Amino acid sequence: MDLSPDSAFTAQANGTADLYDAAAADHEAFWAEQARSRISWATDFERTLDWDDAPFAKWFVGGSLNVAHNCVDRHVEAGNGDRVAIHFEGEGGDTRTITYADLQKEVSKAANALESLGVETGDRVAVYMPMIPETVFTMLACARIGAPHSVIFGGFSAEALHTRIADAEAKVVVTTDGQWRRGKPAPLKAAVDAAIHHGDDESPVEKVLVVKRTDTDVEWDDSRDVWWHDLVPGQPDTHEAQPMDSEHPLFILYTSGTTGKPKGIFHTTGGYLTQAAYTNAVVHDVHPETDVYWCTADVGWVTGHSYIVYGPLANGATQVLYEGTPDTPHQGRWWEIVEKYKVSILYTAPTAIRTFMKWGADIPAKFDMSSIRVLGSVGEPINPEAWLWYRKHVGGDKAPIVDTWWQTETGAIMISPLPGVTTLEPGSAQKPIPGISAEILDDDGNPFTEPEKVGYLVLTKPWPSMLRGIWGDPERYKETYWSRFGPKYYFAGDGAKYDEKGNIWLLGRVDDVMNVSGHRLSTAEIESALVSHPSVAEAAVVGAADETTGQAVCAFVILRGDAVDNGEETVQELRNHVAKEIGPIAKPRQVMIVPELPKTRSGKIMRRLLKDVAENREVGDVTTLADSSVMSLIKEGMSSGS
Ligand code: 6R9
Repeated sequence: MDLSPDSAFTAQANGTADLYDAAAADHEAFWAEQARSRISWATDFERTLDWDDAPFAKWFVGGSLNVAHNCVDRHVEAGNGDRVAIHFEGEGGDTRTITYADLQKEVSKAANALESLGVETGDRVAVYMPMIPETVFTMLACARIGAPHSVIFGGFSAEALHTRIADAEAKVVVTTDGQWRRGKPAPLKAAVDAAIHHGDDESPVEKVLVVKRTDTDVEWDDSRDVWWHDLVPGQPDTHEAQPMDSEHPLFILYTSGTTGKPKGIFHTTGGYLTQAAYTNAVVHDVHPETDVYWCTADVGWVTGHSYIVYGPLANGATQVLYEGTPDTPHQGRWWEIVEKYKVSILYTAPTAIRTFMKWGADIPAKFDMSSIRVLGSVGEPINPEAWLWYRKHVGGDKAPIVDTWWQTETGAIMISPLPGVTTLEPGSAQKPIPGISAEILDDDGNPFTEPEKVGYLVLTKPWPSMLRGIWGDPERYKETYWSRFGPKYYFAGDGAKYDEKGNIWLLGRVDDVMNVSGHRLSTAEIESALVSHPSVAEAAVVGAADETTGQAVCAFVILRGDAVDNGEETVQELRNHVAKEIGPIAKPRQVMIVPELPKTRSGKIMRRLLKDVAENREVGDVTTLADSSVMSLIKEGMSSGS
């Protein structure tokens, strides 16, 4: 199979081979050029990078800009107001076409509305919403005011919402009455109410702005709650966008770390927008005049931030925004959308591709998908079988696939082929894009290049869209990312290796973070949710290989002495308890009730051994266990019924 780029594709591609040379010749000059050519600055910057106080970076120092102006107004000013920004497709089939001129009005009204609720520059706004246009309007309205948003995925529970609202001290929450899920309404605002009335803590939330989406009954507090339809439509549809400092915080996004407490990763203005726009242009190869782009992520994750909201809109692209699940009302829904809007660039996750593989190739075959010319993958390693299936059944055996490695922390794509330049290698993200530098280190922190040797991925130079820290916890930022191999290397937490051709293969997390359907979940967070149940004495969680979701949550639980083991009923109760504490995505696939957990002499749980059990393997080396009979106890206990 010839996977070198097609010459016609190369001829029109945004990403060219000379970008690698330019970036290698002068890292800072390269990024300064990207910033000036892709972004409109109200004040030009004086210094490209200030790394004097490493690892606290400042990019495009002295510059000022407004992100919403860049994503909306400037396209209207350039005469592209009639271009479609968003083709919205509701789960139930309702649609909305939003041009850039419409978007400018909607964002302005939303910004005026938020200001009328007391939101000022610097205040935090929590966004707990489904995939509807108002979510995009809200995020851009926040950017316009300079009020950092904290989007919380609609699948998270009231408990998770509470911790995130409290940590960011959000003044306003924007939500909906409910969200559509497989044809049924699921409540959302109820979780906001519960998050605000949490224990005795005084909530920082002053106002809750509620979009009506599902006509679900909601409790109402007149002093706090405001309907979107009562407040927003009547606002003036113009709003002056004030320039923000290049380093003004744009958003906070919580992600799982190795401890139970989620980390508020925060990103700032100029650097983030520059790299989001640059990567969407050179990696996805977006041509705003002709392409229809569709990123299937939820805006609650970083992929939705960078590749639904900020990157494509900064580039003036036309995109599809789809509210629902891929199998509503039938398993060909995505392909029907591709056919309907003539989607030319599709960006999705391996877990979705593996699900489609299971459903069968005859489903996409029923639709005309000849419009597709670029495919992207993100969220976890894509296995070569899924890559080949995606290429053949979605990409018509011709579309290049860009396997993009990056993280909430990196803000934008870091390692990926360029579709007009790179000869593709199924299953590998291949190499750092121009402007990014990575290496693989051994246990002692020495870089190596031998093929097939496994090490740790690190990034060796600061990049514009890098996280600026963990909200409220600068020490944890240094400790988590810049101490494992010393202050010179950003430690990504991923294992990696090179192949014979020098391609980088990402091998999954090396810390206690699982990747379930491309979502990061921490073992510690789920363990602490389990232990919060009155029947549980101790819990250990591992991510076990799963054909569809990549990894699946498997929990081993020791019950308290006074708790009754009701077999399947107890198991279900514990699974539901996790869903309630964190959210349905964290619900364990399996809960195994065991008499003991395998521990080292220093008391550390040996998850490696539990993983062997969860993956039905022969249990590995048990010599470092404090009590080497524990594993047979666990296996016996499991086979005797629980
Ligand atoms: C964008 C996003 C980050 C973690 C990351 C890694 C895994 C993401 C990947 C990939 C292999 C890819 N990951 N993309 N692994 N190949 N193309 O997913 O951000 O939710 O923060 O997750 O996801 O393990 O460290 P985030």
